[in-house]
Amino acid sequence: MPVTAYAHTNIALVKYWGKHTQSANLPAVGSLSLTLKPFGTQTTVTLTHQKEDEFHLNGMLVTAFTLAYQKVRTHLERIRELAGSHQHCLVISENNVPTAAGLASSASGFAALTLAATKAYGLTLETPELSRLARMGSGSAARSLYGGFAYMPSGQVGDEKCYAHPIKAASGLDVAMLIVPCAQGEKPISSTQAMLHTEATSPYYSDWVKTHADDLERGIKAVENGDLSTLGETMEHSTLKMHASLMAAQPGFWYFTPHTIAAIQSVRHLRKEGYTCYFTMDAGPHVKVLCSKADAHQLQTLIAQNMHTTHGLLPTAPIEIAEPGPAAYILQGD
Ligand code: 2P0
Repeated sequence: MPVTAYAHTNIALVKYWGKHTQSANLPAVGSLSLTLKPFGTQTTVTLTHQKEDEFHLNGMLVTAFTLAYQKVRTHLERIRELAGSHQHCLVISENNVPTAAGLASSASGFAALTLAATKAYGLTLETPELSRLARMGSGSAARSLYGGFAYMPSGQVGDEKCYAHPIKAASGLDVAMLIVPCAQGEKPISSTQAMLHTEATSPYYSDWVKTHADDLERGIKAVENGDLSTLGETMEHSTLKMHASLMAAQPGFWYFTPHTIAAIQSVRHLRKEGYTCYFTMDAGPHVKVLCSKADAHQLQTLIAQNMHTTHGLLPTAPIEIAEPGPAAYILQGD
């Protein structure tokens, strides 16, 4: 019986960057995120009698020697071990994430895969256990099991129970997230590679870890208190610290493009003009802007206008508006 699950993507407001242990994929620092609609991944898992797992992504067969296939198969092995099964399966995934917007699909991808595959293999797991499993596939995926704001603690060695938790936001906190595309094409270095390189070679990495807990606490309190300004300021600080640690690696590396700088400066300019808007970036060049829901449409126009008038640059694709999204769910096969 095929099982289909849907998980929305999420953006970290206070960033996960660095691993405590690579084998169990335990994060070195905690993180705070916002799950977003309409973007996400739909995944159908069907048990088969084939000798190997088969994985299709966006209508294309993913061949066995690719990293994407290996990561999916390793994840399926974890789930089979829990279920006591040796049966292989067919995985069909569709990302509803505009490629031009450069939103990470591993968060929604591993969350949807975890939910669909555990059900298909006959397991009935509570959300924390699903989140823990998803984390082993991809750290950010642990948070996509939850809707709205979520908190992921850092992991300690031996702490394989590290999973994400939902956070109840104050009722007045009505936010949106604008996605400002700032480059075309594939990014030159993956998030996992960039984070491991930072950890291994950046003299700023230890300070990143040391100073992170305060940001996380401030961010979570801001969500609970409905304090968008403090949340936004904390988010910008976490973003810039993360990117500074990567720049100080050996060799140093950055994702910023001229469009990235133009977008960031436009956000800061519009803030001075009285708009409540704050930027963040993940391991890529694109800028995401946290703002109040009421301002989202106006800022969609103003950011592009300001980038153009001040820097002579436009976003590389239309600015998208995302809103807080729901928890991952089963679409078919429950
Ligand atoms: C985050 N990122 O908190 C941070 C901010 C990118 C920058 O989680 O190695 O694909 O699979 O655990 O989750 C992206 O890294 O890394 C990420 P793995 P993942 O969203």
